[in-house]
Amino acid sequence: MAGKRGALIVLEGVDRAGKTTQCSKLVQALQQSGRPAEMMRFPDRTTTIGQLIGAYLENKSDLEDHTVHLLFSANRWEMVPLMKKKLEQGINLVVDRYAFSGVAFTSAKPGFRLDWCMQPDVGLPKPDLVMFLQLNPAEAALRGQFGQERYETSVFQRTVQQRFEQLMKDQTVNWQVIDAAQNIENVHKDITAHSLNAINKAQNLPLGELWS
Ligand code: NYM
Ligand code: MG
Repeated sequence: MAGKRGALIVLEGVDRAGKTTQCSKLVQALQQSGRPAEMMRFPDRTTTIGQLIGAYLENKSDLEDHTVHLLFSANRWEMVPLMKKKLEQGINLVVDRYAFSGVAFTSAKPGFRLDWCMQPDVGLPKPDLVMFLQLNPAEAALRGQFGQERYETSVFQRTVQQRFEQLMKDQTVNWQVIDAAQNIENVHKDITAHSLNAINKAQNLPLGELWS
């Protein structure tokens, strides 16, 4: 056991795809099978930078679009030392959103190119697995209304979905598409199977750098 690193596992998808629910279930299942696991989420609204982001998302403040993009990225970079430490200790990290949300959401705004949006996150710890919870807008609508936060409109989310599809063409990232329209337990089974596979493989590989 000693010396084996943990895997960095990311869940992505549009709002209401079930990411948070599935992250919790995965952490619980891994822990119950004797594998150390912890959940993280981005944005992490608890830090000083995260509080700026939180106020922006709740429409309590306005920030210039490039500026808030860089804050989202900085909010990931500030957690990197802790993430690396935990992975080195053999803890598997299950992360609710990462740089892919960062790029998909900002590049859904007019005037933002994908490559500009990716640049600040180049070199972040590279996930061993990124699962995209795929849910079409009609299915998502059945799950109820959007909340009151910024970006939570169906028009914007459709553009976000298209940006995710562009990002998923990148073969340097281990993307797995999960059918999030299934019931919670079946989605969980798919996610667990992919995660166990990634955890086994990661043990023998160094942690990579994203998009570099
Ligand atoms: N979001 C999330 C971004 O715009 N950029 C990012 O880098 C990240 C990580 O924040 N609508 C957006 C996506 C969501 C919102 O996320 C808050 P959550 O998971 O609802 O707390
Ligand atoms: Mg949300």
